[in-house]
Amino acid sequence: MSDLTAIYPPPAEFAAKANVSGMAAYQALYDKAKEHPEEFWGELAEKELHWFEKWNHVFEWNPPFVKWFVGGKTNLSYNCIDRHLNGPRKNKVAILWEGEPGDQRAITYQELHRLVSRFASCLKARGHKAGDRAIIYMPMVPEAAVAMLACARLGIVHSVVFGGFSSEALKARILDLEAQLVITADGGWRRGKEIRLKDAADEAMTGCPSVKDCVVLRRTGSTVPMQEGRDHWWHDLDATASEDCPAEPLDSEHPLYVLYTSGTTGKPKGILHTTAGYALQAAMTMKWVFDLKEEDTYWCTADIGWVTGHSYIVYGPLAAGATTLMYEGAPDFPNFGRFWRIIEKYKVNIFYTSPTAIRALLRQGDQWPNAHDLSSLRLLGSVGEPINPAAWEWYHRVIGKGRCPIVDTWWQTETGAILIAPMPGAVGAKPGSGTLPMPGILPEVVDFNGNPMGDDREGFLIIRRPWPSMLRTLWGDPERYKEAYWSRIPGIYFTGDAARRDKDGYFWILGRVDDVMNVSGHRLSTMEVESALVRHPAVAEAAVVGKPHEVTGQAVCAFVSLKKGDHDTAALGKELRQWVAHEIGAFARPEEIRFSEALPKTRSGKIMRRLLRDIVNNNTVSGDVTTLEDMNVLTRLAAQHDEG
Ligand code: 7RM
Repeated sequence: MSDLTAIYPPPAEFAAKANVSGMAAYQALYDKAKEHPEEFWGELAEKELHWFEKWNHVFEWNPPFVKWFVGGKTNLSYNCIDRHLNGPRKNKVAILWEGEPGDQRAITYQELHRLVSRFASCLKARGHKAGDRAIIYMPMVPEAAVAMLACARLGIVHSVVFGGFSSEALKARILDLEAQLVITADGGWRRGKEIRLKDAADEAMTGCPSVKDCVVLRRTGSTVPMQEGRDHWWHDLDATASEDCPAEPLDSEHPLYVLYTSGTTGKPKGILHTTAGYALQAAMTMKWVFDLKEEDTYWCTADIGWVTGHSYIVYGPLAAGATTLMYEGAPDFPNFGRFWRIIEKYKVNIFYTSPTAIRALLRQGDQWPNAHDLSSLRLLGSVGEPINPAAWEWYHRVIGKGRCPIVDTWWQTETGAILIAPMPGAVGAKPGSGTLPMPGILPEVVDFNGNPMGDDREGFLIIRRPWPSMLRTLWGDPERYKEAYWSRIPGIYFTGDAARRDKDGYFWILGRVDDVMNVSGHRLSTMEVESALVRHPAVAEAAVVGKPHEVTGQAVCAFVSLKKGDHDTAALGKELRQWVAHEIGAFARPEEIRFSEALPKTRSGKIMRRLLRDIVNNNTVSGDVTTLEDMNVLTRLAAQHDEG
């Protein structure tokens, strides 16, 4: 199949100027990292990062626990800011920002240093220190990055919670981290409406005794209640802040942040990333994958609440000394030209977005992008889910005008940085393939026993060796860490994705093999939605599966059986969709709810989601159903669909 797929080679003009030019250069890097990992990473760490104290060994691997740059002392905030101040980057724009209403800011590295130092000194003055935990629940404004960098400066472990998460989801994260500090805002703008963050934070903080301080940024100017003693306006603290707040020399393995992501149970996993290895790989992939040049204007459209925002809006770009653009609002506000207008206005050179966004904008027609000058673009990126050939082709032709390479970047919250993607001046693209691994990454496609599959055969995607930006554990749950990633094939990192590798060594990611859905590139577990549904008083049981969706990749489809009684199912359907939005966040709202008297189960009582998946995908059931307890349930579920 793969040999029928056209390769788009790196355009000669692009390759001539690329950071890594030509296949031989890629291969040399890859081989060196594979044969001599200590030398490879050690040299890069020395060259690319600032160290307060040098490390003793490059890495220590006690499966499944790894340490990188053992014994070293560094600081990511220092590497993202201070390091750039004694040279030509001092007055370079670090963060270029546009708010949804159209307000804009350009913050230089020097100014970022001032803002971060001031905010960090406020936190320090209030007693927050290395090892403490902070929750950041903010809109996409520069202060969100300032808050992250201020925490990193002091060694405060931060956890950014996506502003689209509900108060319930926020509360669960505050509790799990026993956070002392919550940093939020009155609200943010989305499609012209205010997302009231402080209200949600207030709801979340009741019953969270660990929270001592809540810092509130004024963004929308709306009225919010402030609790005496606990709540402080950012600008009030800032009024008397010191500008002298040196970065703490932190251990290479000092915990940097925890980011919650969906696993296969109802409880999200707190992915822990640490300092030095994460910093190095985030910065290197900026140069390798995005071919970052000093003069580039780089824009990643993710939200900082997701890992892409951490690694490729804040930490990677700033560590690499880039100008990173941040946009607060929705792609369709005030109209479908917003992204293209931003590219034109700021002369964006590198644009990184998701297949969902591409598909949504493609459907609106070429007149939107065609109304803008996109000639500044030189490289396009994609992340979050497989990109279908039609979307790839449109992105390439209509946005990139056939000139710009596309980097399809495969990685996960857990991997910290991009692991499979082309170096655009070296590796040709095949639409839909993440292409080849980054240096130091040894992915393979294997069967259930860990045996390599042949070319073009589907199997599980695993990674054979630890890499610098790998997660270190799950917050407070090392057992689940072992179980989730290192037990399927003992001692080998299991990604949870299915994949195949073609005869050119290109990787094709086929999607999740576990109970994790991918809705608009947002990870969501079936169990998380099920747990939310069964918390509703009318619901007896729920089973959730992902179904294919033209724009969002997958959509949430819920099968629900109700407790005894009279129910108005039409009204209840609406109510349950709203309920899930309240319990988790609007992005998790089921597209479809099907009511059923019972759900298909094994004899041991496990819901057979595979069968439900069959129903929503094909409206038929295939495969082995001998373990099914009540076959009639299935017939009814399928028939219900036929009746409409
Ligand atoms: C960065 C991010 C991770 C899951 C992963 C895959 C899917 C991500 C791609 C992709 C195909 C891609 N982190 N995924 N990127 N599938 N091609 N380029 O998305 O933790 O939120 O999700 O997303 O299934 O395991 S994540």
